[in-house]
Amino acid sequence: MAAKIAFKMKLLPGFQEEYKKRHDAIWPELCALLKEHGISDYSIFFDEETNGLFAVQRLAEGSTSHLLGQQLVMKKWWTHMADIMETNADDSPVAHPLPMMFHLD
Ligand code: RM4
Repeated sequence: MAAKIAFKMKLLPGFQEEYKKRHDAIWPELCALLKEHGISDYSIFFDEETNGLFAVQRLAEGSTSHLLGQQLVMKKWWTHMADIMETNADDSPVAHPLPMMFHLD
């Protein structure tokens, strides 16, 4: 079933502008890859108080977004972003899933 999911990541302090700048210049091949894996309507919001990044995505039925980390373009993007985000040892961002508590269509 198609679904809408949310998760949070964390920006290192002082990098709000840089994070926005890099996403304004997001690689077209990364956007294509995300879409190929069933992701659309993807937004990331910034919480100034906590440096939290709140991400929301729509996942198509049968989405393979869980396999994105095996893709070279995704890995390169994570490395490109690793100096300004809280990351795991493989440069992927530390991400915490957020359960949905309410939805109005
Ligand atoms: C984020 C982070 C996420 C990626 C987006 C496009 O900063 O790297 O994993 O999905 O960029």
